[in-house]
Amino acid sequence: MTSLVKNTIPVAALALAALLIPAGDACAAGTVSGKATFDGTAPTRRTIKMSADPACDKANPNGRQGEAMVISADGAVANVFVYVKEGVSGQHETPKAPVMLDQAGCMYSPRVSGAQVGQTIQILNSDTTLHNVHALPKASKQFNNAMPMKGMKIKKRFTAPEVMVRIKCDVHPWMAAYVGVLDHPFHAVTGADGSYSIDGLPAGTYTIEAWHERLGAQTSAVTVADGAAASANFSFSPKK
Ligand SMILES: [Cu+2]
Repeated sequence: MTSLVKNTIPVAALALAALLIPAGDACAAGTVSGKATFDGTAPTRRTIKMSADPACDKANPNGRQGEAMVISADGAVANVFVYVKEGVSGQHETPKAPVMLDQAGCMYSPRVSGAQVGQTIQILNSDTTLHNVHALPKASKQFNNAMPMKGMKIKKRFTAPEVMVRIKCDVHPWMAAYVGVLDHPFHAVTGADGSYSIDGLPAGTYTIEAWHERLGAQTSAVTVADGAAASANFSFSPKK
């Protein structure tokens, strides 16, 4: 008896909601997802020796694997920036949450990220050594800040779209990060399994670009129906 009463209420609420929201009135958000793969033999990741800086060396006594080519044995490519290059219309509110960029173990984390124009980029130094964060955009103002203390934070913004903005450390030549700056929120970065998902897209036809720092960029045309899921996969070839 009790369970019957419990079950009745949500069903009634759903029925009421269905009456209040006529089907087809609202534009449901669509999704584009897929995978980035490599059609050659996965290269061995380079080991970065950090003995030039005792603090970095201590954090990575056996060196650290480089992140420029993170490709699994079965060909999944990580750190690919995937975004809508063409087809987005309208104004998109700048997210209030900052994009986080950490300097930890003398590496940037994450290596690849996306930000919206005007969105705060919060840069943190988690290391007990000096980092000098040097952003090299062409469309926005460059910045170049020494961050000598552990726990130090600075906030920056990019003022114009640009794929990609390179960030380097003037102290540690192996440190590199890339930020894709867009005037909309439709972007993602592939994970270790090569997959990505861009959510919240209105129905439409889009050009999706996948960018990798060594393997280049490629595009795919995708049509997303109202509230539907579409897919775009990208296959990268070894650079000749
Ligand atoms: Cu550094």
